[in-house]
Amino acid sequence: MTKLLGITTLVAVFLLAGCGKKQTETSEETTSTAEQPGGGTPVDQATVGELTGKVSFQGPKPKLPTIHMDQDPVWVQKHSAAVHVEDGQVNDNGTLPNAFVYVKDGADKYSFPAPTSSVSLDQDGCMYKPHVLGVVVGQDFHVISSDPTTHNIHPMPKDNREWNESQPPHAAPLDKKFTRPEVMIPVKCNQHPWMRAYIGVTKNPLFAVTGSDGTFSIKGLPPGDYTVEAWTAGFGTQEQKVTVGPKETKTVDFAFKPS
Ligand SMILES: [Cu+2]
Repeated sequence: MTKLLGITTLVAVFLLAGCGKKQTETSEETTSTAEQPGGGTPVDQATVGELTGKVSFQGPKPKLPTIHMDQDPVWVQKHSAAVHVEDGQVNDNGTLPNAFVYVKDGADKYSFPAPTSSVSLDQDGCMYKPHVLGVVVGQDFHVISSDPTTHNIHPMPKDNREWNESQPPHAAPLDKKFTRPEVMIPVKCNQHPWMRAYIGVTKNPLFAVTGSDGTFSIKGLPPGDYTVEAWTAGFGTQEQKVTVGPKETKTVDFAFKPS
């Protein structure tokens, strides 16, 4: 006699026995060798233009698996409704959230000042927030936690240095930098296997991430010919060429299809 298991919605059932176990493997800082962006012509702010657009999806809205983590007390405490996998999400208006749109080529002859602001990745309800973010080479990057549980942050780069560090509740932020451009670096948590984020490390601040309306705006483009790429976790990437004149606002729309 076999008994059918009533598993209706799940990515997988992960046992949480290891939650709280420290898995620090490396803690090498990558600050000293950071390449600063730039090295070219300073941007004349009087001539910069803007790139705007929308990332749409042509197809039925995919039914995404539910992340089902009732065994985790932090999860139960912070989520009263079902939470779906974020990769492959489509907004109600037929656009894509979490598309990383960036100037892939054409801006290298300009130098951009290193951003003085920092970028943070939070862990909240055993989810990474935001799911997709951008940071410039050499810019300060902080990992913080809003959860009363231990997380393990593990970026998996190809071109940057890999690290893998635990962060117990109330621990200080992990302060990091990335030394090389890389789109995208997936991030996982070794404690909570469903947690996933993506970091786009760029040479310049010419990037944006789409939100719940699927639009983006990239300001501060010097006049020039550019290749713009839209990256998505669920539907691949697309490129377009665009020429931006002095003080011009150009629209570049992307349309993705079911993969
Ligand atoms: Cu975690």
